[in-house]
Amino acid sequence: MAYTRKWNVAVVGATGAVGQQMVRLLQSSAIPLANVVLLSSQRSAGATVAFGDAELVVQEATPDQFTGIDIALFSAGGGVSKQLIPEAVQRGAVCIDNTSAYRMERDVPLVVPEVNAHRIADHRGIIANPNCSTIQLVVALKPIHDVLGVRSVVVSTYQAVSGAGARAVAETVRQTQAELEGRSVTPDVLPVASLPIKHPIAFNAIPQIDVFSSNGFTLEELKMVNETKKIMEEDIAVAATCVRVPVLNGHSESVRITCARPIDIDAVRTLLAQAPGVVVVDDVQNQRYPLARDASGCPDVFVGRIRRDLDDAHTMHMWIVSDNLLKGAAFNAMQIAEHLTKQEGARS
Ligand code: NAP
Ligand code: 3JM
Repeated sequence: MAYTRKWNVAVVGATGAVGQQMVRLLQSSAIPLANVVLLSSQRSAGATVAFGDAELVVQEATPDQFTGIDIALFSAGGGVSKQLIPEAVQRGAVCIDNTSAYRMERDVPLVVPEVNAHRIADHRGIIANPNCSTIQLVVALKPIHDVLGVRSVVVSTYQAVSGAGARAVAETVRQTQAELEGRSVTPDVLPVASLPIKHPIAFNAIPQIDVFSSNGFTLEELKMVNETKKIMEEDIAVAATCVRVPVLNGHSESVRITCARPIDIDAVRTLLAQAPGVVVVDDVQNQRYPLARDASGCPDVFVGRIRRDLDDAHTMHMWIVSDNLLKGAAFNAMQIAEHLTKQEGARS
């Protein structure tokens, strides 16, 4: 499909961990760009960011910045999305939101292009990007579901600190260094920046990401449950335990999958190897399996340790790894933007 026009694009939260990846990907994207506007809070306004041969000045995000914008990519937290997305939509922008603010709203498509790209066309101004841990899970589940009928999923995550933002990465490095030098540390970002109780992340594993709900699950865990159902099928049973580990970048997941039909593991391996966005790394004889450090910097979802359950012929286990800032956030959003511009370009 030939592009027929150029696009004005805004990145909200452009100075953040996700936003910086968005800006980098936008520079090499297939979308023909007219103007790019980088927005942040007042704190970073005035900073300059290299964009191709140009230097762009970061500006404070205000409603008027969206006048003339065609596509706005949001990753500045749920509060900012709630406040500014209605303003941007009113001014004619299509918003691709990386936060949880609108994901579960009925008229907002929740999109992972390998799974449900067809939903992009249903948007009414907002398209939501799922949570990072959901995205890598559904990319691997979809080809299995199409053939074997996934009935239930139990997932435990090993999530990198980059998922909690630039401050969490800095805290992890600082704490690790201090511990190694025998200095005491006072944690101040994790597990949840806005809560008063903190735990050290260096040499630790914290079974809390986001705040707790009254049912004993954290909101991160409930995002995985509800988003997987919305993207795939409501009656798939999902249970999640989300854990923050001192990995700088790249989320890993241990996943138990039960299917309606009995499982042939070699057929599953072939199915996954042929699936869009999936790379199978599964050669245990040679100790080859997906690793967060290898996945970091790559756009794909890596799957390995694929094995049948010892007791149940309908159940299997696998290890799923992806770069949480790329496929888990910025790359998925950019794929949505590319689909959108092709669709809209075809219409004009
Ligand atoms: P981060 O590194 O802390 O960056 C936050 C960004 O938001 C910065 O650019 C910051 O600008 C900007 N910002 C903060 N308050 C603002 C305001 N009032 N108005 C405009 N901009 C504001 O965080 P991050 O890791 O990039 O994550 C950002 C958000 O993306 C998260 O809160 C989350 O909702 C979403 N996210 C989604 C996924 C996913 O799974 N899809 C993964 C990670 C994050 P300053 O430089 O001025 O502070
Ligand atoms: C990932 O400040 C906030 O509201 C952001 C919290 C957050 C989210 C979220 O709920 O939007 C931090 C990191 C996410 C996410 O992707 O769900």
